[in-house]
Amino acid sequence: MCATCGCDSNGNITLHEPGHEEEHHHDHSHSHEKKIVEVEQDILHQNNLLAERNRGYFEAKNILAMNLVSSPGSGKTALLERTLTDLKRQFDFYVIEGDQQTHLDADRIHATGTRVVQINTKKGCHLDAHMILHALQGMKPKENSVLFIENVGNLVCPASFDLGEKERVVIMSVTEGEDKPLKYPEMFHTSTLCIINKTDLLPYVPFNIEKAKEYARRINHRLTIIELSCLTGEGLHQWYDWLRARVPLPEPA
Ligand SMILES: Nc1nc2c(ncn2[C@@H]2O[C@H](COP(=O)(O)OP(=O)(O)O)[C@@H](O)[C@H]2O)c(=O)[nH]1
Ligand SMILES: [Mg+2]
Repeated sequence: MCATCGCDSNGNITLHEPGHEEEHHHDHSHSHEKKIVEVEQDILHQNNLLAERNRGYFEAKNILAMNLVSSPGSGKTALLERTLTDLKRQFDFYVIEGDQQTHLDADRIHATGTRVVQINTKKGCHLDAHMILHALQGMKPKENSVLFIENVGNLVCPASFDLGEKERVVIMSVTEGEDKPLKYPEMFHTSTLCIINKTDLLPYVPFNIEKAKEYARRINHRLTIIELSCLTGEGLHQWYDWLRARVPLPEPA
């Protein structure tokens, strides 16, 4: 259950208990639904205001902020480990790690020599703009740097929460099935880049990569799609090129 966004809305589960009047049941669920929508709208409005504040901060300091979203285990941290290690001489990187519990991912990032802050959301299933604001106050990233935000592994709630990022990168892996863009359209609709990871496993899993790309583009025709393997490094250069094209150059002195 999510304690912050109300995604575990029991009001959306229709219980058909014998002996209950259909009319009464309908009225009850309808009013409950209305209440949930109002609460959600209020939370999202507050979040959007803070996200704009974060965006202003990033723009003022010329920081490229990226929000990495995926289901658990798609390879968000693996992609960061590779990227931070391979490009650390070229860029100033910072990482905010989001997880419900543990600092395991933060430890992996720390091992690359990158400045990292871990946010534990406890029962929350996503990061929000307020959490990022707090993390930034402690982290104080330099001007002209790159900030990766690894969101909580979940293809649903993080889609609704703008963090003030410039780019949203959705990662899917070939072990998840090609239907994910159709099942979780909001996440693919709001992303700018889709990475299909673990291509080294393609010979062993029934994953139709052309279908996956077609589904992703059906949801969002502007989506850039990159296929890669964090394990073998195949395709990583395309991700690095995409990144280099977006990293802000310092203002001339
Ligand atoms: N075969 C294969 N495994 C990978 C690849 N990328 C990540 N993994 C593995 O997938 C698991 C989950 O990766 P992780 O980065 O923790 O996923 P996250 O939960 O999205 O951060 C780990 O066991 C990784 O070693 C890849 O390209 N190929
Ligand atoms: Mg991770």
